[in-house]
Parts: sequence; structure tokens; C-alpha cells
Amino acid sequence: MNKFFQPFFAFIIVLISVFSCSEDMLNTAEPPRDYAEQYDVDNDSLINYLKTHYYNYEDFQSPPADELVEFEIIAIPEGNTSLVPLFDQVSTETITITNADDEEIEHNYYYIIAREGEGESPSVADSTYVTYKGSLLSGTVFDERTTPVWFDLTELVRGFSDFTTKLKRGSYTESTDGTVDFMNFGAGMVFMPSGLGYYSQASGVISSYSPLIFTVNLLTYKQTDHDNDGVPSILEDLNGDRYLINDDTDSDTLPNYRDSDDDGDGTLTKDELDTDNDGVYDDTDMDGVPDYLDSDNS
Ligand SMILES: [Ca+2]
Ligand SMILES: [Ca+2]
Ligand SMILES: [Ca+2]
Ligand SMILES: [Ca+2]
Repeated sequence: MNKFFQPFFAFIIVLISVFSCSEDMLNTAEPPRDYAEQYDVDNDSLINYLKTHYYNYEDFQSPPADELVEFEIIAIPEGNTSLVPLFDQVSTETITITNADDEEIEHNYYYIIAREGEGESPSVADSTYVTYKGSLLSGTVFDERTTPVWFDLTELVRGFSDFTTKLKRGSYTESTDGTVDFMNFGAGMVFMPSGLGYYSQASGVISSYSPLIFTVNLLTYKQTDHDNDGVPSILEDLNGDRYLINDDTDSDTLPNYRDSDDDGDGTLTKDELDTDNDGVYDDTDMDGVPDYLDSDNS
């Protein structure tokens, strides 16, 4: 069981149950904490962690091309001034979370690219072939895969998905017995507030409102078209916020990347996307909105 999956359908069910709660249920259920307040708490914890820990960066300075280097994150011994803390090595990325009142709360996550990788980077819509380890700030490991596994980035917590797009894939050689060896793949780690992880959900050793750490090796990836409508899933992120759940042209609760009739006009997207096969999406009424997103195009 991979603990950091955030299944799309579970997400929808949670939303529906929140909005359809009776007053009795609302009175007994503990409401989720305020995102902005929780973010401040988590960010303080993360900063403190980053200032008091280092990783085995020397092992990554000239790693052999075909070698998997194990990440180690270690507390800096008190008084030590020669080790470089994580805080001095991280980059920062910001993701904006929208709460139930449509308020936008900026969430920073922190990351280190320990080995860049040699190929292209995936998008947040792609399926990635990774090994990883997930842990808490306490050091407790809650999930680990040392054998590569395919992960659809649209199904994972946002901090993991967004960070993984910063890595580049490697190359590989296939031997005659079918064994595949990956080389020069991207490797790094991400430190995220709970708002980019599970937030109020608890799961196993992960308590509610836990900041999370992941180390990730990105071996390779493939592009996706989840609904097989001919539009690559990443192009169904219409508002370009690197999040696919919030693009739903026909407001039928099925986001475009999962919707085979995006404008809900009864004609499947694949049947009105490019009927003359010229490689350009059709726009019959020339209003700038392609037919597959335009329910009044005829
Ligand atoms: Ca989006
Ligand atoms: Ca839809
Ligand atoms: Ca679609
Ligand atoms: Ca349609």
C-alpha cells in the first residue's frame, strides 16, 4: 500500500460528503484547521528541520553514472559548523492552495536536486517510473520502494507530483536477457508542508497535519492521455496551474483530463477534435475556443 496516493475518486467522494453533511454531522466532525495558520506552523517546523540537518551531499558530488546513491539525512551534531545544512542547499517553490471559501493560500515547499538527470522532465500529468522513500520530520519512514514502480503523478499528493517534474529522467541500456539498467537519472528530495501532503487526513504512522519528506529517483516517464480523447492530459490543464482536478469545462464534476466529452455537448472530444486531420484542433465558429471545449459551436 503506497501511503501517499491521493486517489482522485476518493478526493471527489470526500468533497461530496463534506458538502452534503447534515447539521448534526457537521457539529460532531472536527472541522479541518485553517490552511494559513497550519501552513505557518508547518513552515516553522520545516525551516527548523532544514537548519538542523544535512544530507550526504559529498556522495553526490561525482556519482558514478549507473549508480543508485542512497540518500541519508542526518542531524547536525551540536556545535558543528563545517557541515552544510539543508537550509543552505534548498531551492523553494510556491504552490497556491484554494480553500473552501475560495481564499488562496501560498504554500512553499523546499527541494534539492542532488543529481540533475540527463533527459527531459515529466509534466504533472505524466506517469513516472520511480524509486522513493517517504518519511516524517521525526525520521520515521512511512513508505519506501527500492524496486522501481510506475506512478501516475495526477494521483499523488501535490508536493510529490510538483517536485518530481523538476527532475530529469535518465537513459537506459537493455541487455540481451531483458534486464534494463538506468543511468544518469535525476535524484532529489522534497520537504513539504502538510497542505501539499495529506493535511488533516491521518494514515498509519502519518498523523494529521504532518509535513512530509520524500527522496525520489526518476528513472523515466511516459506522457499520458487518461481519457483517450486525443488531447494529452497535460494540455487539459487549461488554467495552467499544474493541477488537473480544477479544470472542468462542462462543470459535470469530471475534470477535463478524465472527461471524454469535455464540453458536454454529446459529441465525444475525439470526434470533434480535428475532423479534417490537419493537426490543428477545429474551431468551426472561429471564436478562439476549439470545438471540443465549445458547446455552442454549431
Ligand atoms: Ca488546472
Ligand atoms: Ca467535465
Ligand atoms: Ca478530456
Ligand atoms: Ca464534445
